[in-house]
Amino acid sequence: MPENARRARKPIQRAVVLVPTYNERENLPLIIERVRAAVPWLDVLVLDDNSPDGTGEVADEIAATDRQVHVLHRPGKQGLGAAYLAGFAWAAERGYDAMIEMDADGSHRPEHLPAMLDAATTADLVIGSRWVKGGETVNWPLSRQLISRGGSLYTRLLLGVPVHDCTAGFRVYRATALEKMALSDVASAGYCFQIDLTRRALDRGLTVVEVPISFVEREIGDSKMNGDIVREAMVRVGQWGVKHRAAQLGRLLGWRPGESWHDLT
Ligand SMILES: Nc1nc2c(ncn2[C@@H]2O[C@H](COP(=O)(O)OP(=O)(O)OP(=O)(O)O)[C@@H](O)[C@H]2O)c(=O)[nH]1
Ligand SMILES: [Mg+2]
Repeated sequence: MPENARRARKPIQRAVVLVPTYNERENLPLIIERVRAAVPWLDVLVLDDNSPDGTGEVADEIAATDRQVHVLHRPGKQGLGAAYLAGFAWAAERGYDAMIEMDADGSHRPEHLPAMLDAATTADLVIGSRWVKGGETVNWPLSRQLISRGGSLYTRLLLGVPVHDCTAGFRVYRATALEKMALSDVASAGYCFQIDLTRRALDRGLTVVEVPISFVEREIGDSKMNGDIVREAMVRVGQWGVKHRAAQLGRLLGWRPGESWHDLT
């Protein structure tokens, strides 16, 4: 990332933390309390996919006592990507300057938010990263670490993206960045959603910065990670990679002269 890309942006005055939930009734009150304590001016929007365990009702109870907490009830489990797209649209309609992605399960420590918001003063997208210097995982099984590191390596190799934690789900997006990313055709559901948005940001010449975080394995509730999510990511990244490398080769051979997208950042 050329340093000149990190120029000062408009200050972020209104931001909302988007928290997707599916069966997180015990985690949700704890995480909202920590967000509110860490950065009191941030609003929170819970994106609940009609969780069978009643997370949506728990969210409503919190929203009834805290005007900065909002809830979007969705009809059923449609994946993380769909929930975030609905959250981005909700926040854009209400004029927020920045949208923050954060899991409900405690893996993303709200205490990192001040550093991430600070980085966003000179960036379009800030990624809370496990795999840069200073980043770490706590109590995360080796198998999960290998999937995560392997997924990022696979993505870097195929797409040539200069990001170390491509599947990271703790992020600050400037609203202006999301506007440029043509999100209407995003179809990715699982981790792949994060990779998809990373490549779109880079493709539009946006400034993407990684901030080290400590990622903590969830202590309560069950993971929604499964083989389908990993397969979706492998197949889609494979397809994008073939297109990306073919376009590069085309340019090299003079078929489509022009800059490669990742030279634009
Ligand atoms: N609204 C909505 N939220 C979801 C869905 N799937 C997962 N989530 C939420 O997204 C966040 C991340 O999901 P996790 O189950 O923790 O998955 P993960 O963090 O990728 O995997 P682990 O590391 O095993 O926890 C949590 O807050 C989930 O409740 C979904 O289909 N809809
Ligand atoms: Mg998790």
